[in-house]
Parts: sequence; structure tokens; C-alpha cells
Amino acid sequence: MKKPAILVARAVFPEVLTQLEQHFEVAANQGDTLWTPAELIERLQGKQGAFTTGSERIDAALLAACPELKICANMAVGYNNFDLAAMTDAGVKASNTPDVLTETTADFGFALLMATARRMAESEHFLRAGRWKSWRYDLFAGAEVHGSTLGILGMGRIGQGIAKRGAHGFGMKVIYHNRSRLDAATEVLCGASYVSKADLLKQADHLMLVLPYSPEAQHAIGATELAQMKPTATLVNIARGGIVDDAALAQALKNRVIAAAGLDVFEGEPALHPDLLTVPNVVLTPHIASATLPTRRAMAQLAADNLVGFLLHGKALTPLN
Ligand code: 8YV
Repeated sequence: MKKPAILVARAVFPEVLTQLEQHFEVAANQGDTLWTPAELIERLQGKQGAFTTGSERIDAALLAACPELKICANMAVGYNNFDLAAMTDAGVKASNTPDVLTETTADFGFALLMATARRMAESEHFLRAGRWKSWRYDLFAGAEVHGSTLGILGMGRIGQGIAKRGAHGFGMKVIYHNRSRLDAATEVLCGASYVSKADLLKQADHLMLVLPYSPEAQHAIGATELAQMKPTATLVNIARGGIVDDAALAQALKNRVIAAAGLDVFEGEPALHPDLLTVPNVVLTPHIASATLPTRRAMAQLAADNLVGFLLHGKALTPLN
């Protein structure tokens, strides 16, 4: 029997590619060329499956132009690159990679919080520039992490992982806001209490954004919200670009409306709002929250398993529709 044809849209671990080749006719992109939407459509012709990442937009126009496509397996837990309704309408299966990146991403959220609160990037730049001349009582004095109040906006798997680290590892008071409140047992497990968004903004010493992107979440944190935060507060975004109004944030950091921010995701990334590069009190990382080799391997494996499961056995492991 002829093997189904798939496209692996970005470079991937060679061993995952080898595995896929056992089951499929694979068109790969190990040179990791970033294709335009038209080039992606061209490469998807005659393909039943696609291994995608956050960089590939799967929308109604693409689906109409690729009638043989049956599944897109995203190597990411977030899927705002998918128009899920259009995929469902077109009868195209969508899958993501939940669970395998939860703890790694929560680790990174905490790392970015600590780097931001304790001014690690800013002080390292100062040191590298040869500006460290002597010890001083307030040199890069930052915000306390242990025992402070950690606010979490979005309380899914990753938010819960961060809450546990804060509550149980750092003795923090953890408050959260989410579309739906957790059950009482999970709140106890996470050491977290539910508050309104207004109280979250007002009370948090450190505010961590971990909500999925949706059009309603666009600029959930803008000038108005930043003005409600403590002037000593830290903001960390490991969720998605667009949830924070980056222009408003750069302005707020410049005017010390809040003390500092740590950002792993950006509006329109990989481009950054130019003002973010001019303020010292922000730690910037290139969307690496899930980037450990074991986790990225597990994500690639799960995306591959979704393709095999669906195209060969009719069932994706972690379907979205
Ligand atoms: C991915 C992510 O690295 O899983 C997600 O939603 O944001 C990251 O873990 C990125 O989306 C690439 O696909």
C-alpha cells in the first residue's frame, strides 16, 4: 500500500524524521526555510498530513487550496496559528502537544520571574560593559521573591505548575484569575486563591501571564492595567505576544509605572517593539520557555505520534477538534 504523504514544515530532530519516514512519504525542511503562505500551500499539495509549529498559519484560504490535507499536528501546546473553526469546517484534524512541556515551561516562567525581579540581565550588561567599579549598598537592589505575592493570570496546567513552585518552593502568597475557578482541591494543591482581575493587578508583587491567546485576550494587559499595578511590581509574559500591549509596556517601564518586566513572547515576533530595546528594566528572551532538549524531543515525538495515530489508525492522541 502507498504510504501517506506528509510535510514536515520546519527542521526537526533527525531521529523523529527517521521515524516518520518509516510510515510516510516525507517532504522535510531540514534547511529550516521560513516559507511564505503561498510557498507553504505549494509544498502541501498532495499531502495528507502536516507537522507544523507556531510559525505556520493554517487558515481557511490554505485549507481551500489544500483539499487533500487531513491533519495538522502542531509541535506546540498553543495553537493560535490554527483557525480551528475553519479546520473543523474543512474536516481537517488539529492536534497540539499538551502536558509534555508543562513543568519545563513552568521552570522557565520562574527563571524569568527571578531574573527580572533580581535584575540579572541588567546587572550583567553593566558588568560586561566594564562599569562595575565597587560594591554599593543599593547596587541593583531588586524586588523580593520569597514571601511576596505572586499573581497568575490564566490557570491551566502551566499556571498551576508555577503556582506550586511559588507557594511550596518560595513561600509566596499565590493569587490567580482565570475564566473559570479551579475546584477547591486543586486550589489547595496549588496553594492558590481566586481573585478578580482588578484585585490580581492591584495585589501582585509579581504578575505572571500564562493564559492562551484568543482575540479576547488581545492587550489584556495595556496602559490601563499597568497603571493599576504596584510601582514596584514585576510583569512576566510567557504566554503569547499580543496579550500585552508592548508599546504601552515599554512606556510604562520607561516611566517606572511598574518596576520591571520579563518577556519571552512579543507582538509580531520575531520582531520586537523597538522601545523595548531602549529600556534597561526588561529581560528579553526569544520564545524559549519550552526549550530544553528532552522537552523539545517529547513535543516533536507527540506531534509525530499524532500524525501516525491519525493517518494510520484513525485516532490522534491529543486532538483539538
Ligand atoms: C513552542 C509554545 O516552542 O508550545 C507552545 O505553545 O509557545 C512553545 O512551546 C512554539 O510554539 C513553537 O511551536
